[in-house]
Amino acid sequence: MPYPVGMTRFSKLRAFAACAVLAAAAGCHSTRSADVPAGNAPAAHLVPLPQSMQVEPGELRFAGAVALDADASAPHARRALEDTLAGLGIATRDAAAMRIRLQLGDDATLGDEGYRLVVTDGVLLSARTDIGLLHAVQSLRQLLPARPQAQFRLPRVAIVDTPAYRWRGLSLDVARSFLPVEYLEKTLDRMAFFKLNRLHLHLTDDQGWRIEIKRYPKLVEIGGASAVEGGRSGWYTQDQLKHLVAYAQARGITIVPEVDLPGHTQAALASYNELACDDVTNLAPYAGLEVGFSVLCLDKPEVVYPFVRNVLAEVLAIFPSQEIHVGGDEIKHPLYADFISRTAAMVDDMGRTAIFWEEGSVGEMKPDVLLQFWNDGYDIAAAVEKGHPLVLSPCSYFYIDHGNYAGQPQTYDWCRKEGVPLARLYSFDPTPFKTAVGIEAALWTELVHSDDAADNRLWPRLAASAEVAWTRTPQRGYDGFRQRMAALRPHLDAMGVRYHREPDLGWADAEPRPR
Ligand code: TNX
Repeated sequence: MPYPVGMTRFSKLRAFAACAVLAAAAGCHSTRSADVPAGNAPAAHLVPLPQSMQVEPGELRFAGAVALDADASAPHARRALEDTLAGLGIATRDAAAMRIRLQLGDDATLGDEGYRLVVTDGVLLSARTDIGLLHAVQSLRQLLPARPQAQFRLPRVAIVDTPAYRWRGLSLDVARSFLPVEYLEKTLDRMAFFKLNRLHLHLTDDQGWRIEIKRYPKLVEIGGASAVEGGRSGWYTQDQLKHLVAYAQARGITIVPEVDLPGHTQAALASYNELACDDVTNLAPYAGLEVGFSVLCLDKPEVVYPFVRNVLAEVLAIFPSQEIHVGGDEIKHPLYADFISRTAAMVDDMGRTAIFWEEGSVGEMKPDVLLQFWNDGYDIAAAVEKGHPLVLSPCSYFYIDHGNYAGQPQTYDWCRKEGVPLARLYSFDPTPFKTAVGIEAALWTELVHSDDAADNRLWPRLAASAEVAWTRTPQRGYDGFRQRMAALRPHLDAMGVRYHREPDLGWADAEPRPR
């Protein structure tokens, strides 16, 4: 067990309270979710559960072709809809009787991401933004079958939907074990399907440096060549990362880069030895599982801060994200707080906003700096008091390097010995965190060394975390989620997801489904 982190009494109490609230709310949602529409019409199974949905009797049938009528200012939504239709073998033809309209309007109640979806004799998707329309298209995708059909049937629904939180994320550790660009593309597609909108890439750690920095080529030549024992090495060129940024943007997702400083830096120290203090003798690449042993030499500010500034300048030129993650976890050093303060100010000077892991709360910084809460028992109250926005990743709910079930091979259990099963993750209630901007599940890869293993840890748990972040807590419940999520299995199969065969969803059959 690499981390001596225990659940405190405080966190246990809070977890209990969250479950009690949910138990009281359970069942209240299922009529609203309209899992069982009138007559024989197809069911409307949506994850995340929309804010409101009315189901009328009857259904809309069509075959073969639809007419598309799309606002020119919504290119991403249009492309997503065209891809969906093409994947189902549906042609677009102006003369077709069935019409799908993508309409931009100015309904302020929808905010930046909200949308309406109405199925009558045609389909009307409306929103204030291209991103809102993208979400509408994803809902339509979920209402449609996963594979081509001779005839398509849609339930007659009227949906009005907005997210509870603006930050609905996944943190992926590509540093311990590398994940190829193609896998990240697939993951972005699947995230978009569940209306997730932040992919946080943990690009550097002790075991590897994965982002090309042109001014310091050895970071990837040396730091990109190592990996955790049994894992994959590798690195991304700046062009590949720019491609990923655009790919994500087209799906309504912002990629948030993380360069983890000043600890978790053995790969950087092995590449440029002068970043370490002069008495440090261990400068070799690292493939183990320990944390908290490496640090930039904070006693050499004339070496460290130009390095940090130059690296960040290249990172910012690749990633347009307003928030830039600078790590700051698991390090004890007398100059740690000073490092956080200086780095937060540096990022601010560069026109962006820093985000640190929770320990960064000791720095002196503007209240707009974000903190990522990860130890359930960490005392975050003072930071909340100062107004720091929180991204919630409490490990006993959202560390999905922990098992889908207790004792799952190749998973950690340092934060919760029972693992983080689907129901546990779903039971999280974010509402007590007054400055929360959202939720991020985190997949660390010390023990996750292949695409299939990553899929197994991510799905279906990431869909549950999408619902926790999108749907207001009193409105949702685990039983309804199970029904709706179970029904989306064909969509996951069609996307080729190698998900965990979750018994709570009735997926525990012996054979994997075909891709
Ligand atoms: C804690 S969360 C870490 C990571 C590990 C993870 C393993 C955080 C800021 N640090 O370095 O990979 O636990 O579960």
